Amino acid sequence: MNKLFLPKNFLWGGAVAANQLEGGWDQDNKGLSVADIMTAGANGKAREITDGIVKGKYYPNHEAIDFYHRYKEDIKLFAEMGFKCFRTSIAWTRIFPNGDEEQPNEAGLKFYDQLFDECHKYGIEPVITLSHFEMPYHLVKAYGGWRNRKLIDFFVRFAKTVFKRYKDKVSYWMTFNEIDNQTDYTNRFLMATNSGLILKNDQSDAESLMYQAAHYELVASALAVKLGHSINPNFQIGCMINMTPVYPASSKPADIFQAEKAMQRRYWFSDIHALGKYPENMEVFLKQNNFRPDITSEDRIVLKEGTVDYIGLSYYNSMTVQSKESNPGFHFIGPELTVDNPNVEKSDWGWPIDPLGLRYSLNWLADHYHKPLFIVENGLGAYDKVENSQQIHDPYRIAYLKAHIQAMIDAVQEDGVKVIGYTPWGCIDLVSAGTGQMSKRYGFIYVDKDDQGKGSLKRLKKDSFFWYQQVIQSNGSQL
Ligand code: P53
Repeated sequence: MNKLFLPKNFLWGGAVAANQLEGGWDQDNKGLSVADIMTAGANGKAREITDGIVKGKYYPNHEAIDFYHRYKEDIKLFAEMGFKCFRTSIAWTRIFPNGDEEQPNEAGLKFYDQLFDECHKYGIEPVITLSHFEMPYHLVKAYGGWRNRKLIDFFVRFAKTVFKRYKDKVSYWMTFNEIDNQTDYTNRFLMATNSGLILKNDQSDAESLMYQAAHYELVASALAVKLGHSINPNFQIGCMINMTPVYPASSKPADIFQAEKAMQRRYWFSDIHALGKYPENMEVFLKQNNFRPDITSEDRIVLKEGTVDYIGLSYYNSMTVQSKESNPGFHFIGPELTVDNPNVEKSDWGWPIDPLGLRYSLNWLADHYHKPLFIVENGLGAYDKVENSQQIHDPYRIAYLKAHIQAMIDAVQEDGVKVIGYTPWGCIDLVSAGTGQMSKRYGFIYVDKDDQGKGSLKRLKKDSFFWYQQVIQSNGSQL
């Protein structure tokens, strides 16, 4: 059999998000973002979302790993690993500190100029997310977050500003990070980070709020795609979904159908991004449940005209659901239907480890959307130990990444899926989004800092650093 290989220009790299590594939360006129009002949780303990900054509480994103002042040193290390690209986000609050200003903050724009120049110095292509869990907190307080249609204009102004400013420095863009996380509308963290919706304890309309907010985000995304292409026709603008394929717990027809309904409930976001319209199942669902988001006929035209160039996805794990007699309508009531999958191992944080699920996901996305795919997050959060003061042996991380890269290569070689790049998450240790911990580490580069915020911030190369260097150098043929 003829072996196909990954294309020569395959985008190997790593991924991060501004709020999780930059720090400098109040530097150079930066405004407060939703990430700045989240305390540190713990393994199994959610982060607290406070009403502004509360004195005496610890907010791990405020300093994070101080990339804001150390980016030169860090990019040099990425270059040493051979990165072809580097995915990060632009903190909206550096550009528009409150989100509703007319004029951008020049100091913030300058920072990203310098950052992108530093990448290009080493031939590293920036891959930029516009909104990665860090919207201006002022938009939450004064407008109620994305429940408000006005947010579309604010986001589009932000997108236009950075598209114009960086049109010759950035070609790869994504609009909203993991827009589908909010499918779990009972989760306070996911609703706040996706949409700036701060749920009350008895928020009975959370589900309809989510459908409204998500609709405005999808319209804003489509407008940004259109605008971006008019500013630079060579821009590649993608969506970004958290791809968590849903498996049935058994071969019982009801379980299989329940899994299918769960997939519909999670992936209508990417249907709209990629195909430009609401899928029929969703139109009926919204109508029958009286969710009635405000969808205008202009919106529908915009959605059609602003479809994405590629599908960006994160892949960490699969999930498994079981049907319930008490749920004859097969509604996807999120965590209530999720069951343990005894066929897969789990990480220390209880996340299933399922490399074949990545190949399955890539096939599913290729079959549905027929667009190039870009794996912009994948990885294992794990505890690391520094030995002999300098060494970090992380065979568990290498094993996880190796199996997932192999699954990706199988999808390309055996299934004909088009994948344009692979950027594992947290290529340098950073603040965990879900828990606010530092000890949940994903990096090839260790950062000396603990969950209380103590440490020298010194960078150390883990064993996986040298392993990934060889993966890139061999274009994936030496895993
Ligand atoms: P952490 C939930 C489920 C899957 C991915 O997550 C998620 C989340 C939110 O926690 O987030 C993505 O840090 C996200 C990154 C995040 C990464 O996965 O909780 O895009 O910002 O850090 C890993 O272990």
